[in-house]
Amino acid sequence: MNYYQKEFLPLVVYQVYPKSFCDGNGDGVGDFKGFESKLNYLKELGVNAVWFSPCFPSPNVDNGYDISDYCDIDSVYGNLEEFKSLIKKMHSMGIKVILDLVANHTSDKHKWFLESKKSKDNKYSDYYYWVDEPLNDWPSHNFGTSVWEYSKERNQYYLHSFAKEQPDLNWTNKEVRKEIKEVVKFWVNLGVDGFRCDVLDMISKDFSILDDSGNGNGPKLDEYLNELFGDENLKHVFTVGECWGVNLERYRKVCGENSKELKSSFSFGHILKHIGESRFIKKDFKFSEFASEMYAWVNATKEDLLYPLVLENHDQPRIVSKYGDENEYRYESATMLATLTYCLKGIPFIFQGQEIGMVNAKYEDISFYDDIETINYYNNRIKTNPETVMEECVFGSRDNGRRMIAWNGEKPKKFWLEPHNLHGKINVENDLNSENSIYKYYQHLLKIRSENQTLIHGDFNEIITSDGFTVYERKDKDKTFYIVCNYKNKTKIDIDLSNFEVILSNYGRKNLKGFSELKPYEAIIAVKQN
Ligand code: TEU
Repeated sequence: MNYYQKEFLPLVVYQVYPKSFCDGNGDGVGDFKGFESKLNYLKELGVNAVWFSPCFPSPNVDNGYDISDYCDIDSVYGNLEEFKSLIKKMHSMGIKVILDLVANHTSDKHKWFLESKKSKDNKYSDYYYWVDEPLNDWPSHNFGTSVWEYSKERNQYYLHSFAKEQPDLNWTNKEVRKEIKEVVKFWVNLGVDGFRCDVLDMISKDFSILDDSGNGNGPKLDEYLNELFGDENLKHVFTVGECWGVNLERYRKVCGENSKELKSSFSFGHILKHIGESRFIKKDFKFSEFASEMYAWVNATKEDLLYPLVLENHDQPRIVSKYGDENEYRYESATMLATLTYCLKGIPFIFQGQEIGMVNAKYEDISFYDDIETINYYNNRIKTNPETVMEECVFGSRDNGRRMIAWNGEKPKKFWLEPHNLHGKINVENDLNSENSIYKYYQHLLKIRSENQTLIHGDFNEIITSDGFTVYERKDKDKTFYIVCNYKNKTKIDIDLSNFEVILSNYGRKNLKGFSELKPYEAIIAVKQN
């Protein structure tokens, strides 16, 4: 087992979207006071690291992904002193702290940009990409329009890969690279254990490529990442890139043990199998394609790399709504998807609310949405497809992951985003009191994982995968685990598991005597000693 896998595979990361996790002071926005009150809830779930989506000062055009000060805490969440004590408290509970590093762009209200746009010859003039004429026709991600925005002050255009209020930093400028490195050092010195790195491969671009594939994974990416994270004293800092341009082929170079670039990077292919040309448009989904894509990544990374195991995040709709059953089999499908994913070899990432099986909210009016991407999509789409546009927003909106966590059935009087329409039904209190608690299943699953090295470090082998079900094993010299996961229909199964013991079942199965048929969304973890 190499250094990387030994050090980082035992992580179980929980993603907190600070605005929507827990409102401790009743102002209608989540905060660290609220978060702290839920630390035991997370500890008991089996989590040992928390990734906070951006919690820095921000005008919130893109909910914190437009940062106006990298080295402070937004006053809506608390302050820096409180955050320092929070880090201490989390460490005392054995929970690591991972921050979101948004290094590709800042807010247009960041001091650097405010100065930069003033003139062509001040200290910050070249902190951003300024050009006399647009260099290409790249469309901005998520927001539709051109990436080039005219600014009267400089009589020039600046680049924004996302909203126009999110200008891209010019990474070809050494001073910019130094600044971001200082940001990393600042947080590491405060005790932060890692970073989730927002669209990090976009820091190197190739403007000569006419389509926007040039906006990422550019020629200098390896150099910049080495410079940012390659120092020996950052060896223990965990990093996970959101690098859409880093495919399996590039993974070893960027995330290999000796690369000093990143420790790992998300791959999202398996959770996008249900969408067509955009996240708002549905496509037929095959269970086998979902499982097979994850298996391909596990196989390619199993020796010495780290594969983040992910089902949801703040940009994605809820997994039960995508691949499960929101109604009759919500418990079964939520737990089956978790079993399939989190028994694989890799690092589990759990997005807030996933552990109680939250589903997409159903609001038929755009006024119930806040996300800039959804609003832009709606405003464009309504012109051509007024009949389907709302259905598409319900299906694909990033707000599906951003509605507040319902800790109990009481709807708050005030919240920055309309709470979930099922707040009264799908909430933590109800889940914990239910005979079929999804939280308790997750807790059990993570406990089994943490107590069995085989499930963390053992080999992976796919046994069988079809459109109806899949079986794989995790194995080392001590134990063999079989993970059996069924999709939506009952399935006859012909696998001899008579000498295996059931250690987890989402149908309360105690043993495998006479086992020949799987129920809808059934999941079984079975084990034998070797
Ligand atoms: O997301 C990157 C991003 O643009 C994704 O939304 C991606 O393009 C899309 O999912 C492809 O289907 C990150 C953050 O996670 C997101 O919240 C921010 O809006 C964005 O960067 C800008 O910072």
